[in-house]
Amino acid sequence: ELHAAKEESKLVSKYECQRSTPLHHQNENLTDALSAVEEEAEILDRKEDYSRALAFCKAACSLKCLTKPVSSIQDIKGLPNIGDHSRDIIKEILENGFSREVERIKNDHSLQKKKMFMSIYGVGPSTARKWVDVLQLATIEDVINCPSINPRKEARLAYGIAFHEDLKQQVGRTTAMRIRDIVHNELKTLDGEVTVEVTGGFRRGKQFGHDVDLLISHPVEGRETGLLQKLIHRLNSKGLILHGVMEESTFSEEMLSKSSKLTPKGQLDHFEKWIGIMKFPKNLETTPQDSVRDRKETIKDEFKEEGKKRIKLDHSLTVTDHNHIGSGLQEQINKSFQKSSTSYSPSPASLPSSSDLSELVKLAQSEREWRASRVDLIIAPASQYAYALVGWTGSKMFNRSLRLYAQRELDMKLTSHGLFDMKQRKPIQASSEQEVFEILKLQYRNPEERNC
Ligand code: DCP
Ligand code: MG
Repeated sequence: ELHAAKEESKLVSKYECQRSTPLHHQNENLTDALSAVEEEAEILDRKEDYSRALAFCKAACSLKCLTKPVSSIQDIKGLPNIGDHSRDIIKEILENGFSREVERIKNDHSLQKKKMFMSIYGVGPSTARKWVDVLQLATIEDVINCPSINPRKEARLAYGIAFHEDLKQQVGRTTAMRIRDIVHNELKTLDGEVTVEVTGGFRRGKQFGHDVDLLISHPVEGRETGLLQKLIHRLNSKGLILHGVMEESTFSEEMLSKSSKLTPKGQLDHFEKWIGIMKFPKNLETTPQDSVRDRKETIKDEFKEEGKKRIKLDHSLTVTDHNHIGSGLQEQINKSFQKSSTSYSPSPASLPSSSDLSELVKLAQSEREWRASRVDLIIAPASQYAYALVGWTGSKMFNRSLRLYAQRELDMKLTSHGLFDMKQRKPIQASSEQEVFEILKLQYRNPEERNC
């Protein structure tokens, strides 16, 4: 019992996609420490840091799938992907209760400032480093007041800075579901058969996320074309769009056999998509039940399908999550947008036309009844839907592992668009996630098990 994890560690498979990795697990103190050193490598972003970050991430993944807490270094004997550096950190925490390296990172003010800046939409490691190391900035106010920062050239960054207060606040699960419903409702007016699925972290069971990833499709191949343009137009005319960028599909059949570009942040895909910031009534998430539920993020909840989805929080409280937008909510949206039409007009033309930072800051700081949230809208044709769903559900690490496994073990190329058999030189169709796993000769994993 004392070293129960030891026996288990020998059974952990080589590839993350062969394991069940839950969101909450028994070794969070250790994986948090490894995430901190991984994050430092991501921020420093030197040549050697990508593989360093990956190594810490893979070590953490191995611990996440253990069902018992690690209590001695013996327990991780035989566990795959634990490098010397990760092992040293784990050992130190097990022996002393803390890691000197993690403490150093926590107390590294320059690094913490860069981390804070990287939480701004549109800011990556190189911008964050420049702001701290070269321009000596420390706060968002510094950024706003810095004359040499001119985000006019980059609208996304201007919105990211101005609406940082909104965007740094994570989106709760209830809000994500409601945003899905709002988008779905608009799509239904265009075509009754369109489907919208919440993917990303929420689909893996997370209660909070930095954005809402919505995968849009149509059961009839080809009928998805043109939908996104119309959808954005409709959302915009309702005053629900703050800022966004539309990307056309760049997919072609030949791409199936080519490897997608591996970036440190993940794999790029070629779907038509809209990446932006939407506006929603603040009260979308502040009904008392919702806020209670959202605050219970770390508490394991039980999901039961009963027509309506009931989410059990604890023994004393059960709230109901309406799967579909109720007339009450629609009313709420209408009302709150009517009321606030004095502080902003829902017509697209009246949005700040430029990305002038001071104008956007004024808008962000004005009295308003809406909050800004990051939303990704992705269009997947029916024939690619199963692969797109796997890809957009993630996690990024799970995807990475799936693709590596497919390549090395099966000589197949996996992307969010499909699977290509390199030996037979032909694509393999799949119509469900289950089928994707089957073709890959892998045990099926629920989204909740893909949290590596
Ligand atoms: N994805 C990917 N590579 C990328 C971007 C995304 O593989 N470069 C996939 C995996 C992610 C999913 O898309 O899980 C959604 O991307 P997010 O960045 O939104 O990640 P999550 O939804 O998992 O996290 P969060 O809860 O912070 O939004
Ligand atoms: Mg997400």
